[in-house]
Amino acid sequence: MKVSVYTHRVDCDGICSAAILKRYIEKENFEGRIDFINYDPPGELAEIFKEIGDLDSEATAIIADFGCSGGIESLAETAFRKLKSKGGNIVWLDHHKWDDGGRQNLSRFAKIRLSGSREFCGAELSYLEYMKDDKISEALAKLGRDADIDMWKTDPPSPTYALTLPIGNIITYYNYLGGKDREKRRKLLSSLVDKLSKVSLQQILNKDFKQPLWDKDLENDWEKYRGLEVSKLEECLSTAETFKSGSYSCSIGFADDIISSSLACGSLLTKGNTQIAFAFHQDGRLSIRRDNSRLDIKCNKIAKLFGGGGHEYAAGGNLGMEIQNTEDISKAKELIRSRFSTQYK
Ligand SMILES: [Mn+2]
Repeated sequence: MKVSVYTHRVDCDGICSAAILKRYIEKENFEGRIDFINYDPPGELAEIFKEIGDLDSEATAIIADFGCSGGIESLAETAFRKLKSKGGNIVWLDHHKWDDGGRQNLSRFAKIRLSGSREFCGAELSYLEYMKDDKISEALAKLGRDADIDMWKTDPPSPTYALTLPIGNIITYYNYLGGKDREKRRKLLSSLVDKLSKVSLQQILNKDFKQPLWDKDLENDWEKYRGLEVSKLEECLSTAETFKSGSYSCSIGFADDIISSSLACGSLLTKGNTQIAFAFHQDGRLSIRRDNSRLDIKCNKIAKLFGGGGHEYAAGGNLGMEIQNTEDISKAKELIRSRFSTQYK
């Protein structure tokens, strides 16, 4: 049997899912390939689903930790129908919110196992489906769960925190380095999956930063990531602007993709001593956060001005423009300022 794996490429849960599935392929002596999936860059999803449809008759495609929403269903349906008619198999394991009807429709061609978003994470579903007797996979599943679900709600942080943070950083860095080059991204992320799949149980349980997981290369890459994060955050803050409208004080900054929206907005609020932060990214994405002193501010309502939505405390929209140079940065700032000020005065 040939197994083609596609897991969510942006976080620790998706990468741990891949590591568990790699252990499965090796245990069964299958021919296998690990690849990754996400909603961007444009066109890549269509390419991936076309590949799945083109797999041969002995193939099993496994998708893990990735949701079916927003137009994916029709891409998947075409691909799955084609592969299934040749005799291939499809398995989809996920815990995101799916569009209504998607599961029922695609179940005609694929085995679909879904769970509530906090019931099981992608890595746990992969472990339960394929590697239930494997202690290392169990530990990898725990690592995925901690990063996706548990880390954020425990104080002190979850037991594997010491590993989830640097691994999460490395994943961000490799996606960033790969950029729009899918194969480059795949190779970088696969190297991390390889190391995770060879990890020892003790290493995960003891949060050990040592071989085969945490080698010199990872240590160097982590250092480079942190250096880049610091310098890009400085750049964001040094070119940020503040303005007032009515009873609102706001900060606006351009955030490089390497910095998370939360970090950018949090730093903008602190540095500007403001109540609302707008951080915009190269592709036009806009993130909006409020200061905790102003719980009356609804970020999701503000996000509607930019065709978006989200939570009251954190939301996002889109500026409808790409940021290529300093002129674009000024234009974007002006757009945010004027659209906000017209509505909130
Ligand atoms: Mn997940």
